[in-house]
Amino acid sequence: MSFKTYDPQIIESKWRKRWEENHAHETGDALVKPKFYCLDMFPYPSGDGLHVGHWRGYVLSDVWSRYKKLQGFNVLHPMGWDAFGLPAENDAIKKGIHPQVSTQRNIGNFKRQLTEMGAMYDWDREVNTSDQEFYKFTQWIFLQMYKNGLAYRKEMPINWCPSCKTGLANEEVINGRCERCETEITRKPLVQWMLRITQYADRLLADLDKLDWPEKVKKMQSNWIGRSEGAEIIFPLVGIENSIKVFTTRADTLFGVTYIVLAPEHPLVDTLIKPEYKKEADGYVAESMRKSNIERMTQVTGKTGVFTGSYAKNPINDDVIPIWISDYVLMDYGTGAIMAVPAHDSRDYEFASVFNIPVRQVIAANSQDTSESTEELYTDKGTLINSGPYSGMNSEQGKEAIINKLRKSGYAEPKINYKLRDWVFSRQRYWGEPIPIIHCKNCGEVPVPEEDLPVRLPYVERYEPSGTGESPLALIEDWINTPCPRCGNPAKRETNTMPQWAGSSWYFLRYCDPCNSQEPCDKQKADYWLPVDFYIGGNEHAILHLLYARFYTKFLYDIGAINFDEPFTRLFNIGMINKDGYKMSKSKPNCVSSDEIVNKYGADTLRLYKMYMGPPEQDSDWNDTGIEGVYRFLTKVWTISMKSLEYNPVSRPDVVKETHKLIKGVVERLENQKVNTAISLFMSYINYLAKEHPEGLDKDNLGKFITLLAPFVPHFAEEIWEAMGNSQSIFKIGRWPMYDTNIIEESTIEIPVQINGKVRDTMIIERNASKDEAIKKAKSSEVIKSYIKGNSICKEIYIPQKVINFVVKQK
Ligand code: ANZ
Ligand code: ZN
Repeated sequence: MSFKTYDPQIIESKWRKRWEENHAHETGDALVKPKFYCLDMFPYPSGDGLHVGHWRGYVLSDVWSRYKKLQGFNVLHPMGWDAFGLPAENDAIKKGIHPQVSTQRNIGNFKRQLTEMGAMYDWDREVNTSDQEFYKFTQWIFLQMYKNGLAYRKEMPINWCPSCKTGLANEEVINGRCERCETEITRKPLVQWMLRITQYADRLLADLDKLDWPEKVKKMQSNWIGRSEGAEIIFPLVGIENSIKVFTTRADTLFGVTYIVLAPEHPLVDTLIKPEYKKEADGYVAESMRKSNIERMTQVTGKTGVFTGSYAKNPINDDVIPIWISDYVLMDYGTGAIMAVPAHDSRDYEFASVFNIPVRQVIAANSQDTSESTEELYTDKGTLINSGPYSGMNSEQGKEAIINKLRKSGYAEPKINYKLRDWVFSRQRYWGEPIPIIHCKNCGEVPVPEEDLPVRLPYVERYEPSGTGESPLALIEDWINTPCPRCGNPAKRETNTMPQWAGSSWYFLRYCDPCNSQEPCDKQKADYWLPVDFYIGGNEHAILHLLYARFYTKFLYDIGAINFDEPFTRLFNIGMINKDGYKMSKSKPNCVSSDEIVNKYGADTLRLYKMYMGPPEQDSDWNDTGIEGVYRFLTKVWTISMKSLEYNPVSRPDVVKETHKLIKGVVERLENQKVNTAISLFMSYINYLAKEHPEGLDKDNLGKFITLLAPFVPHFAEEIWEAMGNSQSIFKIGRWPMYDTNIIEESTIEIPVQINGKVRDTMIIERNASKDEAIKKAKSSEVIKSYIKGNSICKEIYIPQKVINFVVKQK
């Protein structure tokens, strides 16, 4: 047999070609075999291509897919492109290349890189959110939402850059300034499409319990949904026939209210501002409109506000209290108005200190301390004081009693609020799915008939933002003008497009049936494949994408399109790759190009190194000597394998045992997401062999070892598998080896020998020794003999693998 040297370049291109020729990665739709759906968060195909940081998640998902395939599962491991949206459009504008052209080009490059990785993606199932066969159903889902009252239009203030003359996404606003030109942004009211995700708030929260997801992600989602139990309380106005409704979680502090605050956008603001305060108040309101909610909530430099000149009455005791305006109260939470209790709320306390408003303590830390009110901030729950008949109750009792009292007279109502807001679903941008609605003078909003889908995105030369706050599509006369589907009169298309999250909210469904022209996915196929068993991606998606996908899934479940209501059973968040202390990124000098590494060491080495470099959920540092080490290891495995095939040694019991131990260890570590430590096991196994059996492995053990290694280094494994005389791919005919615990366990064990229940000696016996053998051996011990000497044994007890006990009687 010729003793080849390890040449990754030759091996890897050989096997990639072979896989392609044999359609090795095609997924069978044999809907009877047990399935495993292993999914990567699909990438946005940027112009920069992949660097070694991106490889981590893709390799992990490929290792899992191949592992499951070797275990006999029917594995779905697809890939596609999150191609619509702002990043692609901005990139195109920057480079002056049409997004359609640049997206296509970038996809080509990504696909080449992913293929070179040796990943088993089934490219027959590739999806692309900007492909009209795909977005036809993104639009179809929107229409279903519209028909079910979940999509609606509303005037909403959006972030507006007066210099770029365009709306900006929240992510594009940095400290209140435009990310691109640093001009201060303003808020501009625009009619927007909204999705009523708030209708699903309770289910999105409750069903988190069903998910095998990192606790951190679940916590972030639940905070984002932000369920808050409290009450709405009505404060009648003094001298005006009207009232202010507030939302509070602390009705127990009602006697401590010393003022009311309205958000600057509150509809009563104009009514309440008295003429002498008007100038100052108007200026303040205008000023606040420029700030984003985030700024308003996190503002550190003191509270600001203005007095309206008006008063309200506290419904519990008829106290007359002043009404202020301040931007620490947000219009889009609760009722946009609060009852301020400076003694027990830190924001109110700060505000009251600035404006010299009285602080009235009504909660004491403990029941003894019912003394004089001090001007100190106390935000915990406690015992009510200075609260009339409610004094002496604890906070919980006080809340209930006060709400009940006011409820009878119609001044309060228990209320649950959510932080979650309806989803602003329209973008004034070109590169997205057109919203399938037609506006008609006679009929109003008319949904595009389903048989007319897709509403195609027209190809245009100019796709920059229009400057008027309208989508660039508004400039394309022959596209927007269309007859009304209902009455036939001239009408106009909706020109806003969907946000980049639209396609990714349901793409996992499409992979199961990517060519279906009738529906998003055949129900039987969806039943078989979904939900996704294992979903792998970065933690930047902890909220938005994962929440939107859950929302879409629940909606599709509700309309009977699918039979499951959570898309991703198990989620794994992959850590980042740092180099020289910074996150690796294309724009920084610390970027290591994966092409470069693949050219130098081969894809298998990079794959193995990625899995070896640290716990996959944690950030890890790229290290050049680390990859060298992994390459040397593979070379060593290669050499031992070649030797094994040349000498073909017989099977040895110690090797068999080591192999079984390895199988057990690798399975445990893979299942527990400790891939990096699985690789250490491979390394010790090889070290053991090099030391004890330099002649190598017998065929059976070599086959098992190579199979275990195959998910990590598929080209490498195929080559050795073939050299072993197999004519078909290891992933086709190979089977994940089983281990036998009896073989793994040591064949001898050490057990204590007791006399009258006291340990007198220990000895090593065969694990499966019979009682006679064990007793005989124990009696031969000099120590035991000396204890028994002259006495008689009246009972011999042997508890297999545990203990021997002699019951001895003195003569
Ligand atoms: C009186 C009070 C007294 C409050 C006290 C708190 C402590 P969560 O838990 O986040 O729901 N609030 C209500 N609406 C608001 C708005 N639109 N903008 C800013 N703050 C608002 O918070 C509920 C509490 O946040 C409410 O309870 C209200 O202040 C404030 F010792 O009412 B509280
Ligand atoms: Zn019409």
